Amino acid sequence: MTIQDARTPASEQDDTSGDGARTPGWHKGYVQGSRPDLRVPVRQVHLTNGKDVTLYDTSGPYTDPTVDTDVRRGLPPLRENWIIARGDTEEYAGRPARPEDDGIKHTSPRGGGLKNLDAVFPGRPRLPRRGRDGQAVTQLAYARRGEITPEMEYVAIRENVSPEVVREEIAAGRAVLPANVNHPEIEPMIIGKRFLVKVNANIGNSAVTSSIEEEVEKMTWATKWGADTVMDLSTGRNIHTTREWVLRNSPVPIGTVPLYQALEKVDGRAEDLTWEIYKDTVIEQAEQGVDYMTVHAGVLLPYVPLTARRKTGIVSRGGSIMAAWCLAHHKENFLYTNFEELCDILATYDVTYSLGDGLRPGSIADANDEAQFAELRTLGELNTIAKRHNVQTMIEGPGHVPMHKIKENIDLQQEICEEAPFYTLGPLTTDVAPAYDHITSGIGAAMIAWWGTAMLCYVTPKEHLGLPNRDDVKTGVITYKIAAHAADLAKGHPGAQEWDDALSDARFEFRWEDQFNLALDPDTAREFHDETLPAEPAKTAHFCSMCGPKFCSMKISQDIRREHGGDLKADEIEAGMAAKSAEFAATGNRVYLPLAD
Ligand code: IRN
Ligand code: FE2
Repeated sequence: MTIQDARTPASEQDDTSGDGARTPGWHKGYVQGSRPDLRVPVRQVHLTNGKDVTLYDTSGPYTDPTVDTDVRRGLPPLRENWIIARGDTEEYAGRPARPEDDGIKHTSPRGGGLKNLDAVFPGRPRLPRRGRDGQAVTQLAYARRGEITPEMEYVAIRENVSPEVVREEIAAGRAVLPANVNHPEIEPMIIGKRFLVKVNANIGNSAVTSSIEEEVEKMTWATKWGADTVMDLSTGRNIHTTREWVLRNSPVPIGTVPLYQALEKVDGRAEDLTWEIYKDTVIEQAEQGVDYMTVHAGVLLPYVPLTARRKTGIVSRGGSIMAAWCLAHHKENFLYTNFEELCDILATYDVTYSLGDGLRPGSIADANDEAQFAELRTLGELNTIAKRHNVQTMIEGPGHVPMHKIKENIDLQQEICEEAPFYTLGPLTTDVAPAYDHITSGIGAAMIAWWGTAMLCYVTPKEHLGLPNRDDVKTGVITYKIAAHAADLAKGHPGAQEWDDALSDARFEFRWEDQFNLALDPDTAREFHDETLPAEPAKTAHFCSMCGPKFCSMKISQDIRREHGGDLKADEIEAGMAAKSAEFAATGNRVYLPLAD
């Protein structure tokens, strides 16, 4: 595997000599695929011992100093040629004329709104399907026809597996590759249990607290720290424009819950929602390039009473909207009754379903109850229908679940939904720690991912309390990257442990800079170290401030190794330890010694 470094180094620790020489630090690099325009980004860490470690990279062109990124222009359309070359989509002459007198109140009128956006992002082709021989344009349809698309090759390189494995997993419905034909900017990624566990970060403004620029910034911030997908859950005004900015600047797939925008169009009155308004919203978002959509089609009228005696009722926003609609009209959920038509729309643009868990438990007491599992069975039924229409599909899961009830969730989902990727919100393993729900849920996330969940929806420290800010987004992403990687290790994902081994070696050999550069969060690791040992020589010191120079366990182990020449017998180790023990006793058994020298 040859890796090309981006010409200029990516972080300030990098090569400052300007001669392109290999200096420790990390660089954006690319792995070349079978065609010139297929280059897979990686995070290349150059260690001080001369070795290199290659890590998965979600940060997009923003960390490549050779790419001139400008939020007002959007990212380069990486996939555009691949999409065009397939010959099954066509360019709009302009955006389609759409009646403005359709009786629907638009949050941002399509006519005016889109004209403004044309000015912001000129020359973006819109590519709805014409359909090659009437075949669906989805990655699932291609996989089933035995074709390996450039997107599939791309993710195969990213995951270090063969393209055929990728194709097989997609064809079998065990993995999804969310990639709307109108979102050419994304760097393809795959979600499935055979692949690295993925993390989604939610962003979204609420009425007053954030601006468009802030939302774009939150998205790039989340992907910088490792978010594999981002869901834009914006509500309120400028919802369409905010999404356009996010999409045009996002290197990762974008998900939405179209029901939220549909509700805006009826001024927040759930009973006024109609299938037509909903459908119109889905088309609007699909044309923009949304890659996957949460659809709460499993909240059926007869299931609503099952939630009546719950401790926390219905906690899903989408679920409660649909339950309210069902009760108001005493009719079956219109997402369920129109599901086949919805499938046709999603198939047109290759939008992936994320079948919503509108009846997920919102408290430990409600976990694994009848309402939750009744909905799951319906999602299984809908999964089969979606696959018939060649729509890629994943299934959303809970929620709040105590540890002993987690496994049943993934086992049932895998059985009922024919191994379709599971995408879970945590789950939170206890209700008693508001302000720490990234941790209560990180525990559940690690467990359920180990057992096969393919993507984890992050939870931030602000969960249940408020809108996450920049720091919360970072904390949420890092927490979930830990859960995901812990699961990758436990699942024995090929190559997962190499990263840990490299970091352990750096730690054992006191290569501090390498330890920082390999860390999930290098900035905080460096900052914590500097808090107590700020001086430059401390970066090469064979101890840290935790135990001090005299009693670092790793230093002691090294001393023992040095004195005894590596291969130690048990009695030699014991003798070494006894010697150290005597040394320790001589200081008066003091663990903390003053840093005199
Ligand atoms: C993920 C798994 N279960 C729910 N989620 C996410 O929760 C979903 O993808 C969306 O981003 C968020 C809010 O969904 P509700 O509350 O509308 O169901
Ligand atoms: Fe909750």
